Amino acid sequence: MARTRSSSSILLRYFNPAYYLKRPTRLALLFIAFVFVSFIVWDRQTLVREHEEEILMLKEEVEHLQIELEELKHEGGVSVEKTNTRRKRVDIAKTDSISTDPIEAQRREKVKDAMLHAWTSYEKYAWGRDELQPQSKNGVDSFGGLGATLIDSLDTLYIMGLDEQFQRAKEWVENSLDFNKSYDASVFETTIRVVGGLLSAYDLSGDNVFLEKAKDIADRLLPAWNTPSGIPYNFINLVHGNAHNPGWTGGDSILADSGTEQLEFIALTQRTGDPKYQEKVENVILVLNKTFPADGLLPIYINPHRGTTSHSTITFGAMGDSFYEYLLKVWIQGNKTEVVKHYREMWETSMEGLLSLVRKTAPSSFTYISEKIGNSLIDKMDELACFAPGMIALGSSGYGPDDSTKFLQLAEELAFTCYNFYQSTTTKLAGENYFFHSGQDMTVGTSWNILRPETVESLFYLWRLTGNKTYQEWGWNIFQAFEKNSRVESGYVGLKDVNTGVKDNMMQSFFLAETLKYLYLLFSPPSVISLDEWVFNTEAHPLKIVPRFAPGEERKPRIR
Ligand code: DMJ
Repeated sequence: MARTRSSSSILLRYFNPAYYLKRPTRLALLFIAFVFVSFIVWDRQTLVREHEEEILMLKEEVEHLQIELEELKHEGGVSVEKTNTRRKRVDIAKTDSISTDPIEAQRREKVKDAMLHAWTSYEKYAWGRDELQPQSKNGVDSFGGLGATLIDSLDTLYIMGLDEQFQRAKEWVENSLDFNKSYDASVFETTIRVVGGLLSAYDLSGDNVFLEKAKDIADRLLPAWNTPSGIPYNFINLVHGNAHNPGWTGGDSILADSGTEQLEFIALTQRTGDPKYQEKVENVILVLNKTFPADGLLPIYINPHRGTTSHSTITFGAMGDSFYEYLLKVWIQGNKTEVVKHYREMWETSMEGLLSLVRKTAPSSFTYISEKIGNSLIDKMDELACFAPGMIALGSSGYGPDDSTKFLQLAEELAFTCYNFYQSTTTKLAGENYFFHSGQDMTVGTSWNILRPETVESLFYLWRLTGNKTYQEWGWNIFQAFEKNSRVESGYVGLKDVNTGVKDNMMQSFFLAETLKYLYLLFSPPSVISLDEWVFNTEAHPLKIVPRFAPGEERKPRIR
């Protein structure tokens, strides 16, 4: 007992601080030992962490290679250069997991629910057809039977995480989509909806079937550019390749229809390595640039033989709109580099022209963009022109500080006017166009609403670029008005009159492609389809921005 007591008291004295105070050498040794042990533990933890990260990365790479291997096994003999074009799928769920405030999350879910309602109705009553007529519960082929709504919806489904629905749609594209139809298709509509929708689905999912189909339809459209000037005819037969312009234009091509294929066809060249798509569409801009007016405003009709414009309306609304949009967006798609500088220059010239069309209403001083015929300004603005605030905001950062502020302010003023197009009607949904009379501010002209996206598109850009939550509130109000007036048992319909609220019988494919997508993104974190990495085509299909090469430079696809 005595021995035990004495050995434990020996041990205990090492825990007594007084012991070390009397022995400084031992205290120093103890301190050194402590530092040494801490360093080893800390270093090992860092090593473990680093290895864990590395293992995760390797796992992802293995997964990716396995997918590639599976695809290679299943897809023998496709015409697209497979090894160079295969893409890694974009994991929206990962970016989306970044926490947002609960109201945003709740609103995002409501918009997703709206998409599900629209899509489920389409699946049930119009599967594979171009558009759903919700009241009569049937499908119609307004675009030649190319599955316009289905293709227009692919990326929206993907972004919203509606995976089963996306999968079913993909299977339809793979097994049932057939472009071999003797139909005179609109080059513009087919490009922005079908080529754009397929390319976007490809960029997001990495699935090669979408690229093959995009190539198939683009090849059928391509002869439309075989005109003496290179300005395309606006309609082409998908089987025979005969191209023409509609009689009501007097044989002319339409500005927006001829200058809104650049993003999609350049993207197709980048993804296939075949220069022919890019060459055709870029030539259009070179031709127009030869006679580009000092104010950058082009009339809506162009002669496809001479490549010159005729005396006709100048507008940022119907038939003019997306020509200006694509000047800016090709510059963004081209990484804002020297080879695409002329797009930005043309766009800036057009913005000077736009300033000359800007007027204010009386008495409330709403800012609007008028139209022009000859030297006369017409006090009218289409809802279609409400894409302009978003475009101007998007382009504003490319200016120096003063102009940047000036244009951003203009964008904000115009967005307020567009929001008022909605707020000023009984249903709180905008009419198709507005007229401005002194003393009366604005009155609705054509009073239908066909579920168009332009105003919410601009609200999306302005919210992303300014961070001002007011734009989310406005978007939410517009969404609620759609829910109240346009939601029916089997989908969503337009209104024949925004004041009486009488409904029509059509669910436009752009409601799923654009309106609901922009609303969803308005309530999602900015990292979901970041504007630094993606550029939206005019049908709201995001295309991935990839390195851009000068003509004659390396043209092999760079996407991996
Ligand atoms: C869409 O097809 C596109 O946004 C196009 O640029 C204009 N018209 C509709 C939507 O309103």
